[in-house]
Amino acid sequence: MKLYTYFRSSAAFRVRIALNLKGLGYEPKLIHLPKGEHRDPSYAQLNHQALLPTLDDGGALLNQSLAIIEYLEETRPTPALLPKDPAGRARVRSLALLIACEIHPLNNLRTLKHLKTLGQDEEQIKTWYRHWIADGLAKLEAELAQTKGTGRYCHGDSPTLADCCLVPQIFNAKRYDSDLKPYPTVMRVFDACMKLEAFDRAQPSKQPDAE
Ligand SMILES: N[C@@H](CCC(=O)N[C@@H](CS)C(=O)NCC(=O)O)C(=O)O
Repeated sequence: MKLYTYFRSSAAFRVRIALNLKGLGYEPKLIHLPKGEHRDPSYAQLNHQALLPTLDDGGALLNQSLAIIEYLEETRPTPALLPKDPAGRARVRSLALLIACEIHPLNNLRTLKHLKTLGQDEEQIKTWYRHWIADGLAKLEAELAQTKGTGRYCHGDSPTLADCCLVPQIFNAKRYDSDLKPYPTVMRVFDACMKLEAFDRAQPSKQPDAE
């Protein structure tokens, strides 16, 4: 398998974690986002959405991190990243979507660049970024606090799709100096995840293109 990735891409980070958790090796294909390599026609042929990540599984080209992780779950079911019961699966997907749909799109590269073209300065852009982190993490904290003490991770005692999304989002929040004290349950789960080799090895500073 080949994974088109950039060390700071949180969507690629989610897939790196899932691949590591499932014990799947892959060849990293490095795409430099700030240089705009994802908009190069050669990459656009692989991914018409011009976004990272893309997974090439023996010629099958897959994009959108959650769709990729669900594909991995269907093709390599063990260890499972979704619980067995339908209600549990729905909860894990809901937590993952809270991060991937309600926080991440408001803070990704093209959104921040557009704010700049609309005349916002660095400080205003950082304020925007932290606002959406705080809004989303407060909701995540409320969700996770419901099950406080009943599981080490987002849902139970083994990592799931939700944890694959939570950890990269916290790396982003730290990068923008967000205040994380109001989210003790989220941070407890983050700390538990980072003790696992699969999460640790996927982090930005451990990637071959880390700057
Ligand atoms: N929903 C997509 C998000 C993909 C995405 O926004 N990727 C970012 C990197 S984390 C990207 O390629 N950004 C390029 C840009 O914003 O121009 C997924 O989960 O894969």
